[in-house]
Amino acid sequence: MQIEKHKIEAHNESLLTAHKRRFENSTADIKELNNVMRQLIDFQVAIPSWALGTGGTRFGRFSGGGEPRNLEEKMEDIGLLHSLNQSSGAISLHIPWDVPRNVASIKALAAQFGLRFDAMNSNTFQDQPGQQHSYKFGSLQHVNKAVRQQAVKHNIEVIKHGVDLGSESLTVWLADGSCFPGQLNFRKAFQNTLEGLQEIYAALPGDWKIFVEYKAFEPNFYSTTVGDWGQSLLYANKLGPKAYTLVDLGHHLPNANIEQIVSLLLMEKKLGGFHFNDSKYGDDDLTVGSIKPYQLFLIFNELVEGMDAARMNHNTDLGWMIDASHNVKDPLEDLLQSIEAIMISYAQALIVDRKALVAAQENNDVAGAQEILQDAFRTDVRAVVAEARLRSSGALQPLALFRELKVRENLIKERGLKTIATGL
Ligand code: LRH
Ligand code: MN
Repeated sequence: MQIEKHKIEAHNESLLTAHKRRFENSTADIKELNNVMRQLIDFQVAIPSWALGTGGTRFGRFSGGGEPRNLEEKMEDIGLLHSLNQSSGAISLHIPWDVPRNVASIKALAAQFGLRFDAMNSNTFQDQPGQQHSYKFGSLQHVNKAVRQQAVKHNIEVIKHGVDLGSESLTVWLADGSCFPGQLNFRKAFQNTLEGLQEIYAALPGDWKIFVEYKAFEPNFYSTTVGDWGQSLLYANKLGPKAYTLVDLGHHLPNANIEQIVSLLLMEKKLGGFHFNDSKYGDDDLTVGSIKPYQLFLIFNELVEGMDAARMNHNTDLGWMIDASHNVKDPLEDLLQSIEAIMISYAQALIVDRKALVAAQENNDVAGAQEILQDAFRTDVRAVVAEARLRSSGALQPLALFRELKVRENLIKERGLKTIATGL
């Protein structure tokens, strides 16, 4: 299903007067408004190809129907999201869940929907039918060289798919680790993993990047072989200039200060990108900003401060991706809400009075510094984000229009109630 431009224009027309009033009110005190608008319009977040169905949890799965049956329908759904918010102009593929069978037609579809291919994701955490060696005891860390070589070979195949599509980066997340004390020699596991990553690194095309995604735990784990930002940075530093760390917000131990981690990885020029989501306890992959919106703002505050200090291009110099899975929400509604939360936190970080904040910090004016930050966080920037969509021919209220046009009902008519999307 695609949404015709005239339906978006009609929607915007019906909301324009109220929007313009809200926009005037909320921008009265915003300095450098044109720069803020420019940054918001340029900012694009990649949608994961594995988060367009209702994966549920290990205990149960409750599909809402109309799920995409193949990569083409997944790109159609992401194209629909992008037509509504003009901020989802990229897709991140997971191999082998979404192998591009016909590269030419997939690239044509991407061009039609205004999508580019962001980071490719390899998968050595599941055994595929007919696979020679099992990843039961890990992949790149495995004590058996044949298993390690199989994992290296898979990652190089994923790079090839990416080159065909015009992607320029590979994300490696390893479910490698151990379930019990004594099961694993941590040093050998690290060295085997590094050796494997070095072979993958050597296969990267000149302008490509590799993102080493860390994760503290999954249920049943005693240790993970890329367990935290320190270990990921160790790998990235040992691999070379094309290797970076990837921060998935859900991959931290409770109460980790993620904004401080982000600030230091940026300082080291080793922050490659993000998997945005939110969580209450573990790797819950919940809607971005649904549980800890202040933390998300604080992370964007460090990102804007650090990227400006390093004169980085906000939109292109880091990998911006969502990594979510859906249980009780409609996957597309969930993704629309996640993009909205990201744009709101980014906009609030862009309006922080940086000069005043530096002055407060230099004078140890602790309360003053908090007031400056929370003034931005407590500023309602929703009309500013909506205006950026309006200027990009998107919808003023994407979720409302999604519902008004009965998109899910139409997808169920088109695809049926029982279709299951690959991925999470
Ligand atoms: C692991 C992870 C990783 C993906 C997977 C789908 O939890 O965050 O980024 O490979 O989710
Ligand atoms: Mn992730």
